[in-house]
Amino acid sequence: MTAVGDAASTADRWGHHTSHFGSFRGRADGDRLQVRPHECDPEPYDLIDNIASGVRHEARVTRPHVRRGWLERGAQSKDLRGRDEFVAVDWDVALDLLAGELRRVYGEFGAAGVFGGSYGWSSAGRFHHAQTQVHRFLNSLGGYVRSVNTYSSGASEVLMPHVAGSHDAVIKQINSWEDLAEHTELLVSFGGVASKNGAVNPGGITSHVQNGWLRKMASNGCRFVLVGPLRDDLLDEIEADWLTPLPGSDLALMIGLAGELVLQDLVDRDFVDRYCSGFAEFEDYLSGSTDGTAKDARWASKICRIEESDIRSLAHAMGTSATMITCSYSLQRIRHGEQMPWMALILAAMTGGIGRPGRGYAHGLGAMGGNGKREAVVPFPSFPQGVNECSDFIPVARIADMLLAPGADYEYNGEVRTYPDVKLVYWAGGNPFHHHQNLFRLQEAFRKPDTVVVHESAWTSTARHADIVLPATMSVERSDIGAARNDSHLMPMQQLIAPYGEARDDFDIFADLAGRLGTAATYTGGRTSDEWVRAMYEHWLGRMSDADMTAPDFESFWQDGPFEMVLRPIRRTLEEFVSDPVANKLNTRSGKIEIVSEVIREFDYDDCPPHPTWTAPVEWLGGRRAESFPIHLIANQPDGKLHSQLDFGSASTRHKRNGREVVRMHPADAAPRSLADGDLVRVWNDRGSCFATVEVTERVMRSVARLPTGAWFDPQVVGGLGTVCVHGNPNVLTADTGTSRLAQACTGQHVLVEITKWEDPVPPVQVHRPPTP
Ligand SMILES: Nc1nc2c(c(=O)[nH]1)N[C@H]1C(S)=C(S)[C@@H](COP(=O)(O)OP(=O)(O)OC[C@H]3O[C@@H](n4cnc5c(=O)[nH]c(N)nc54)[C@H](O)[C@@H]3O)O[C@H]1N2
Ligand SMILES: Nc1nc2c(c(=O)[nH]1)N[C@H]1C(S)=C(S)[C@@H](COP(=O)(O)OP(=O)(O)OC[C@H]3O[C@@H](n4cnc5c(=O)[nH]c(N)nc54)[C@H](O)[C@@H]3O)O[C@H]1N2
Ligand SMILES: [Mo]
Repeated sequence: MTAVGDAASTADRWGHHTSHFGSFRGRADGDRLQVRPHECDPEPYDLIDNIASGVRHEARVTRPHVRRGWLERGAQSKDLRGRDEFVAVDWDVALDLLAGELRRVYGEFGAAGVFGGSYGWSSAGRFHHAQTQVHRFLNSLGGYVRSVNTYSSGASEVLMPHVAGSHDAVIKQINSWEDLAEHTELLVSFGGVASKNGAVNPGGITSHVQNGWLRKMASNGCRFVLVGPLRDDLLDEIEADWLTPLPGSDLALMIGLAGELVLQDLVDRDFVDRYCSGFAEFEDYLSGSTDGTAKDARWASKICRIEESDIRSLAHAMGTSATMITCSYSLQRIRHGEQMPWMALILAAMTGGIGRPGRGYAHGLGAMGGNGKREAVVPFPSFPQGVNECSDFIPVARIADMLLAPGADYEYNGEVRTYPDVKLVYWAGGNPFHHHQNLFRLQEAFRKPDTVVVHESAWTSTARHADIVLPATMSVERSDIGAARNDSHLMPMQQLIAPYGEARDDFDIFADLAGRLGTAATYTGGRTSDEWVRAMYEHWLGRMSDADMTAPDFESFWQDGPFEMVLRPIRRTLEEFVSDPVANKLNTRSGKIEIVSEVIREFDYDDCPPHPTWTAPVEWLGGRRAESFPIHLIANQPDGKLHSQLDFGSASTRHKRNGREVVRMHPADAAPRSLADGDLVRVWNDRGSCFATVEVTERVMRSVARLPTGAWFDPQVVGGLGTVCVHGNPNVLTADTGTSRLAQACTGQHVLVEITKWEDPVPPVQVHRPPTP
């Protein structure tokens, strides 16, 4: 395959490429990469600028590195992990050392001694997907302890199969934008449909259409209700009623709305009888006949602090117009997070909208730019991972618990499980020191295993907590194919620039390791990476032809650029079930939507009752903890980047001020703290502190602050405080607690804090500079 950047003859050709945050064209001018939005994208985002400005940044990893203590004393030095220095070594030295350690660990402990969950977004590209590569490699050696579910919607992923038959049914197979634009009269959006989140889609997003569809809905007369703490969660130009319940109290608001639907006689009783199980019991909870408290607007108002009359009129509107209810993933990244998406589903069922034009339930509409888009009839294949011979797993967000307490029991989805005793942690394509909660606790956890291996393109905090760091290429430094199940195009990802320093593709690194360990044939399947990319395309061509569709041969595709996929017709959430609930019964115990789950009742969890039930979370303004920490911090997705990726890039740094992440708060909260826009502040609670620059704005509700995720964790000692993150990573503040014993999912979106002005000197952010000179 030609590398666009390589040949002089193609120097002024703009190659095609894509990323999780947009398609683009790029070309190299010497060692400089230029990118411009792809002509297929009607509304590109500036996140692609991070690639051009990041690809030659000093934060990149140039050479293989080994932590000095590990090199000299092996596992005995593990306490130094994260604070030791690194020694640059040759590839052969690094790979020999690593192959020896893998041989030792597999020999002594087997696959159960290796954690290869390697959660993370990696890069777009169906072949060079780091997580798939590491799984295939570890499978060639006998397998690994894996992780299940995601940080994104881990609570829903476990809950929804019990109550809606599958998770995909309410999160992937949701109403298409075309349907919403034509039929929806009222969009009630818990957590918003944020434009910033529509920037990204796993696997690639050729065209950004979310904002366009929202505008179309508005111009067709749809009314919008934004329920959430930040006005930015819905496009500014869309007029909306903005309701601001206390964060974490949406469940009470939803239950109050359900109570009002009953009181106002607006429940679609035919729908709940025919398609749902357990409504009678739930209605008793709403009326208060089970616990003596009626769940109506007045009750909800006291908890969530929304006017009673607003709750009543919203219930009325939901019961009398074509209403689509959305619930962002963020609502379930809190203690008892299973309850909100479940209750939103029940509300949609009570209005009788599910499966009907423009109505029903779309969990996470707007959370990713691909949600609501139609899917390809013939999706592009993934690179096969092989078979994992090890059956052990953890729910993904229990990583620190696992490392800190091997052998301990925990509960998960009806099972009592035991944490494995992991000796080696292997990460490629993820950044746990960005994504996990309570990072100081994670540091302790990362000092437990004998060895930590990380493949990274940049010196992330995770790389800094490893023993062996192997430099990986960025996607623009190799050739691949971009495809997502719901993307409009198949995109050639042409190599645009030579690899940085000694960086290598994950595939080539693993192929060399597999060679040393005797599994090269299994791992490579006898192909080079270019041969694999072509083979995957040709496999897809075969499937296309089976479906009587044509597509160009590989050469033409590579030459001509994006291929427009044939898409499925529009769909509606659970429409097959609604059209025939007997033939297409759901895969739940009752075969119906479960308002009450008997399976969950049998689990007998005090933190996950058999139907949505208001229980106050710990991290919220209505409880005791708020007396010490009176600000509710929303730690949501960042605007200028995808998670922590390319945090040093120009689009990301545009959103920082004075080099630190920005925490936004309301003037009424800033004034009593004597805080002015641009001040340096300490954001803190009993788990830790970080520094940030404050921005004062009325676009955040009172008593709430917003500090997005993604600033690389930069722990430094600051006089009087001990070790703090000087950069503004909110995960030094968040609790490392599961949602409940059901899903054990991430609760990182919500945390109570105090924010105070800081006038003493604070060290500058160091983490974007390499740890070794
Ligand atoms: N407090 C709080 N925490 C959260 C959340 C929250 O709402 N609040 N949200 C959570 C959510 S939803 C998610 S999905 C997670 C995301 O967490 P992650 O997915 O871990 O975040 P990324 O920054 O995307 O990490 C991907 C890493 O892969 C590296 N990488 C990219 N391409 C390649 C490659 O080709 N090879 C190799 N070897 N490496 C590569 C990048 O440099 C980057 O460091 O964060 C979670 N954390
Ligand atoms: N630009 C950009 N886009 C992204 C990502 C990124 O890193 N960058 N990450 C992607 C990923 S991996 C995922 S999983 C999705 C996540 O999708 P979401 O989870 O939906 O995204 P968030 O930005 O974390 O949260 C959305 C909004 O929910 C609101 N919210 C938080 N708590 C509450 C609450 O208790 N009640 C109400 N009513 N509202 C609340 C917040 O104001 C927040 O801005 O985003 C994706 N999109
Ligand atoms: Mo996510």
